[in-house]
Amino acid sequence: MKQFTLSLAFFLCFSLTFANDGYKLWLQYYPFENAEHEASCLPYFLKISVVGNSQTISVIKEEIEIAAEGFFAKKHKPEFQQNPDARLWIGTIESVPANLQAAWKSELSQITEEGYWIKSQAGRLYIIGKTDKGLLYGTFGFLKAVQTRTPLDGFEILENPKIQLRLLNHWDNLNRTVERGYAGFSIWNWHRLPKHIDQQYIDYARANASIGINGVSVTNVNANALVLTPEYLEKAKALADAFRPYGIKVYLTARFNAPMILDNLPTADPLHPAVQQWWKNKAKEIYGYIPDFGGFLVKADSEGQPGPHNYGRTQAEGANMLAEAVKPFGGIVMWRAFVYNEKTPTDRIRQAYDEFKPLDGKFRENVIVQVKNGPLDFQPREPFHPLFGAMPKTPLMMEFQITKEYLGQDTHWVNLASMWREILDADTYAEGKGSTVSKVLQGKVHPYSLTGIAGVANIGTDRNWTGHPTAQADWYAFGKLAWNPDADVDRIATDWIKMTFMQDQDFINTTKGIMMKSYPILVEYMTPLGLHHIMARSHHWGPGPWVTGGGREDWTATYYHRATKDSIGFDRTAGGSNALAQYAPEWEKAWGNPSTISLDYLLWFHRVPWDFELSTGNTLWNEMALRYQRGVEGARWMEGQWIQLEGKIDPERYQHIASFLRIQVEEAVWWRDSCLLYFQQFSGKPLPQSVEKPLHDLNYYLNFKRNFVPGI
Ligand code: BDP
Repeated sequence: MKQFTLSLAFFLCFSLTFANDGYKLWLQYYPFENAEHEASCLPYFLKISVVGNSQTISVIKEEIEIAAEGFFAKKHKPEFQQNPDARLWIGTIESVPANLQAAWKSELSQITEEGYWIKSQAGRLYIIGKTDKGLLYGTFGFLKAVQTRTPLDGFEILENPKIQLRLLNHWDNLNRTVERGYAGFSIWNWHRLPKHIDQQYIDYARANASIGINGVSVTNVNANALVLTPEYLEKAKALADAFRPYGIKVYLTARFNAPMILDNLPTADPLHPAVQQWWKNKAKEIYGYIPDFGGFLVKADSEGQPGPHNYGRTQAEGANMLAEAVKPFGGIVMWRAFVYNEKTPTDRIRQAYDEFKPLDGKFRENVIVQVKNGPLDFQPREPFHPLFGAMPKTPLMMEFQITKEYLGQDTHWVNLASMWREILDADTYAEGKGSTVSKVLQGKVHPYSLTGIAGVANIGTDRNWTGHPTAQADWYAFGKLAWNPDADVDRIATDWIKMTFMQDQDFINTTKGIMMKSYPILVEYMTPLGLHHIMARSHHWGPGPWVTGGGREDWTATYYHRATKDSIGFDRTAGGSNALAQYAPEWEKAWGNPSTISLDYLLWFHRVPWDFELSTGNTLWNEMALRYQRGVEGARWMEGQWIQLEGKIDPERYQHIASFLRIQVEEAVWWRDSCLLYFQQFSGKPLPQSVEKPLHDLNYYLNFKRNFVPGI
């Protein structure tokens, strides 16, 4: 019996210590590994003074309790009492004791609306903000310091967000499918709303608040007008109420022809008074439910969505009508620039710029134009969108895709922050050297009254939220970069690893090593040398360079790579579509010459003969083959690195990642073999010696089909 009890105790202890399904994301709040460090942090958690009384203040206390329970393995419980001598003091600027007000005048004056200052003084830690929301962010900043085992004595940090609108865009449908979602179904259970608020909504809000996300658009950009009806507004209100204490506003996607669908108006023409009135009434109705409703996100005139074009109106006329409707209530309109049409006879990637650039200055002040990072569509690598820097009088916000539609979807490990860093650091040269995309977004190149960064969410009903355990890092990094687009992605990765897994230096180094190399590796085995849009049709999972025909040419692969017996690539120079001219002269020069352009963008901008000699000394064909091979070797290297970590973390997450890496390696081989066999038909050249022989013949790949690939 005794032995049984002992083994039961061991079993319980074992499973409690080691089982981890990833649900807690980066908010694991692991117990301290080091008694001395624990002892130095403990006093800050015993007696805490949080000044004020609001839902957000309650959330702050709750979070500290959750954290303390984890850090101190339930041994200590924080006591909250109004006490200016508490070791941890949390309060807004006005409540700072008078003597300190004077001494800290300069620092206090630097804290902006959502910012915070954490200051260690005489053995006490002060978290000070201008608003309760700032205090919430400050609390998470403090908890992050503890999670990453930063010494608290002497700790000081001033943080103000550099971007105002930091949003997740859910592409979630009302029937709970998620467009381009690979982590299960939508977490919004519309059927149970508004009466049931699932704990997952609260944990979602906590996670978002911890990384500074302050808005969520809850419905798909391919919008269903039903969400604007009372039945759904009541449900959206319930979500807004649940998120409000966490500083998160709700936004909805607006279907442009909603007045026709919902109320049988004969038109949705934005200049028609009845249509304008309909939206004004609708806005008033929404604000009746949600007084701090954020506003609308709109996809119009794109991929079958209705829009102002249907009535011969401009994008500005469409956006402005909605902007007028929400203006009296302080709402905004995020109008997407992802506008293109198969009937427009120009290169698809030119179209957004051609359409929006002439409208600069024509949008109302509560409109912000939301632009994807690149001019095509979330490809593994695209140059930055030429609209950035080109709209001095129109605020632009970034749209990144956190879900990995074109980057291996749920099973590939790729650190998206590396890609985002590349884009944010790109120089638009709009106002001379140093006019980076990051600065454009911050309104530092042109003074924007609104600034924003949105990310298409990668979240679903999977127990670990994101399908791939490492895709949590993309959600995390997105929030961090939306808060500060100049943040160091190496540091972001380190913090994420420590908070999510452990402090062990070997584990951190190896995992971070994988993360930091994962992006260039993926690009090499999928779309090296500037290839793009060569994924399978419609679901975009796996290779499909042979995709051709069908209803829309600009949705095929052959439209983009244009391979022939002589050459491959899309000529976007003056001799071709001239999309290159949409960039600053510095880029026209750097990218205009196929002999000197960065090889990362070669086939994006140029049509190049197969035997063209590149700066590497290889012919184009050999270089392509070698890069595909290198990508496969990279994926194998990632797997090899991870395998070395077995036993370091909980078996659950270790195995999950290990099995996905297996898939990733196999799919990298699939990409290499099928793309090279396909392109070889045109190049007519043998594979270089160091490239492995394909596992199957081309026919095998052409006929490879899988049913019900997720995310469509
Ligand atoms: C593409 C997706 C499509 C989206 C579209 C968009 O394939 O599902 O609706 O972008 O951004 O990447 O509107």
